[in-house]
Amino acid sequence: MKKVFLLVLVLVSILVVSSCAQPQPAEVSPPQEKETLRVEVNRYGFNGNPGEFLLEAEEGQEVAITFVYGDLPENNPHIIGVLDYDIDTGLLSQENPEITLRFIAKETGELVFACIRPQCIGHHNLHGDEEEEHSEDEEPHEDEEPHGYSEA
Ligand SMILES: [Cu+2]
Repeated sequence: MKKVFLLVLVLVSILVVSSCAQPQPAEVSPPQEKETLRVEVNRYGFNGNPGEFLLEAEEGQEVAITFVYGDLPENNPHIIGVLDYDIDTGLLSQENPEITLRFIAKETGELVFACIRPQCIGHHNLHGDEEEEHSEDEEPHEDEEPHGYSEA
């Protein structure tokens, strides 16, 4: 019986000592900038995936997303815009290879990021299909004027 009492005493004292004497784990993380989501943009898509880039967000949430130019060494500027928001990156290019967008999501749902610069190489890989339906421009064929025609 005495042994049991001693054992309990030892256990209790260990518990007490460990809970009191143990310094709180110092989780001192250096003051860092809030990590932002990084997305590479190149002619093959966002992070190599063709199509628009979707991001779940909740109403009121601060969205921070960094777009990284990925068409090096060539210059093939893109402009990444947010659907339904009046926000875009401006030219994402060799000169401005990293642009961060920060804004507050105005509703819960998917945010849609897409290139809004149609002139870029691989533009079709940087936005969704919806708007592309039958967008093949049927350029009116300019009727060539017959050479040698003259109003005599
Ligand atoms: Cu584009």
